Amino acid sequence: MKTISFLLANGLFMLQLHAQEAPKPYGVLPSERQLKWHEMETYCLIHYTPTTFQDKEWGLGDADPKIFNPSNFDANQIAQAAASAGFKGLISVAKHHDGFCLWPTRTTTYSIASSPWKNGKGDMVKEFMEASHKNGMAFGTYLSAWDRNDLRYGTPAYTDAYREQLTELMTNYGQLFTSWHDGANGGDGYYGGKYEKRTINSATYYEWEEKTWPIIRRLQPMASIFSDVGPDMRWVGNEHGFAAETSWATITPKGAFEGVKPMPGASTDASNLPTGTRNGKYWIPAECDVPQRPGWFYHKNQDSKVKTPNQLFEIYLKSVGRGANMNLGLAPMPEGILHPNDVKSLKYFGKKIERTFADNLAKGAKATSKHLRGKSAEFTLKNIFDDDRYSYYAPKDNILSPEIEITLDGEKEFDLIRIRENIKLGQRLDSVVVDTWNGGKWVKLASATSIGANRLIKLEQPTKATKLKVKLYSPVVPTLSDFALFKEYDEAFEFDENVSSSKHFIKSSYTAINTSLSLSQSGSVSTIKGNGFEIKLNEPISAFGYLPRQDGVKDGFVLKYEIQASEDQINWTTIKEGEFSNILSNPIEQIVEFDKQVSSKYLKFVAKDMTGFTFGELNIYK
Ligand code: FUL
Repeated sequence: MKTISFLLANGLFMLQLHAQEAPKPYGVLPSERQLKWHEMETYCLIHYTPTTFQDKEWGLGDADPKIFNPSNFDANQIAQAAASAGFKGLISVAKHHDGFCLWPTRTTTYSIASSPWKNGKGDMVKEFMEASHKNGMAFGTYLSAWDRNDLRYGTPAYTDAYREQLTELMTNYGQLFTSWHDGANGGDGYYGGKYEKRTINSATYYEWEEKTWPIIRRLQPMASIFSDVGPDMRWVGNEHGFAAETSWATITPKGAFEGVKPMPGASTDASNLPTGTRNGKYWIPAECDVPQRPGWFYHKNQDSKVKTPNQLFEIYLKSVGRGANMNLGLAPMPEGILHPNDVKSLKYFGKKIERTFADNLAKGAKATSKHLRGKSAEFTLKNIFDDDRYSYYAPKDNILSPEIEITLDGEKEFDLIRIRENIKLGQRLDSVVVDTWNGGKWVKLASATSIGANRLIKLEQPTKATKLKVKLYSPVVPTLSDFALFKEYDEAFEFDENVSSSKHFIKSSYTAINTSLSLSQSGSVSTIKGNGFEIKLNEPISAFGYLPRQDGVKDGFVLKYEIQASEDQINWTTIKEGEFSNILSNPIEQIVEFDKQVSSKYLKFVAKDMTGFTFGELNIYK
């Protein structure tokens, strides 16, 4: 008898033990470093180099270091503004494509040491680091692989110098949360006075995997590496700041390479960067980089185009709310601080986030389900209401589509639903459906795919409910860590600065006179046969605007241009020429401002360095 009851008790105990085992991980998993990165959610990227003083988006590398002389540089003003928006980190563009190093590097004289700022004794990377820490934020660096200044660019001597620069940054600036590597690389440059076009093979030239990434791993093991495709996070494929509605943290990169070769500019086919791949080979979540203004660098004529708190909130919902992180570009003015419009928008965005998420309307709710995993607290439904991203509810292993009924603590009005799964066990859920009880039956309220680290569902309008049903769909037992409800906080917002005091362009009308223009239109995209067009001006003008096609197709972009003026359509004088920097990644309207008003009769636009000539709009401005 004794033996039997012992066996029975032991058997039950074994059963119970068995029932309470944690679900097995599913697919590829995030690293410790990536988990920390997911938890950050938002941070900023600061572009401030001689390019700021040149009013350009990409410096050619030939700016005299003497122009880099801010009258009022204040890293703390910038960091404070970022912190007021709730950002958790700040990345300094330590070197952009112009090659100018913001710290006193040993590798080149083209640096802050050759500038008049602090008599060449300053170190802006250090000031940004200190300001970040002072304001409670983590710090990271961006080091452009493309260097349009360096004579050595294209030879092994340059990549040695690049790795030394990286070593300096990884060594002297405290603990870094990221090392950021953009993909733009190769083309025209100053290159030590050669003024030529140089191209490199970005897959092999830098020996990313063999020599370059190991520097970061050795010196900053917790710094997540960003490039087009990993190794830690991927580019989202656009600079609007939006991940795809369905965006998996996992991806099997497409492109010229078998599997993944994490490196900047590596993915020759960027088509799956916004979505990732369901059950992809690697855990490489998306990062949404987007400037606070149309461009990454400061331009006075964009003072009226600073994104408003509501625009930033939309970006937040479509980045952080889709399991990605939000990386907002800040652009200090030449004097060295952020414009009041930028500061105000950041502050109100921070307030909006804070107020929206302060009150979780699912707090105090009771959840029940037929589908439980034993009685252990480890898998209980209570876990979905706490603030721990990793405590979770799970049913038994064979239950792949459990249902949870949630009774709220009274009737609640909300328009945001937050759902998370415990990503330490992988991205498991295929989708989630939320129903609401209308008094008589369950009605579908919302649904979402690709849950992962964080999923925010924005309802079209606020809804009142007392009872909800959450239905999970997963190929393996799901591990739901969070179910929360919020109501978007909104208040009227206006910029203080009278924006009309900044340069504001007014459209002028024109007559196209070149009959060989042969313009064809399809939807919002127009195509010109040939490489340019002529127009007759009706009044003096001060700027020209080329809005590239906005349909997302990267074809027919004009990369360089020349603008000519004439009185008789026979003799033409060039009045402006240049490049449309970064137009492929960030296809905003390219405004070419003339040095003085143009009052000639005719104007000719010549498109150069192009793969055809498409456009969304061509404008001239008074
Ligand atoms: C891109 C660069 O070409 C832009 O100038 C900017 O720095 C952006 C963040 O990354 O690749």
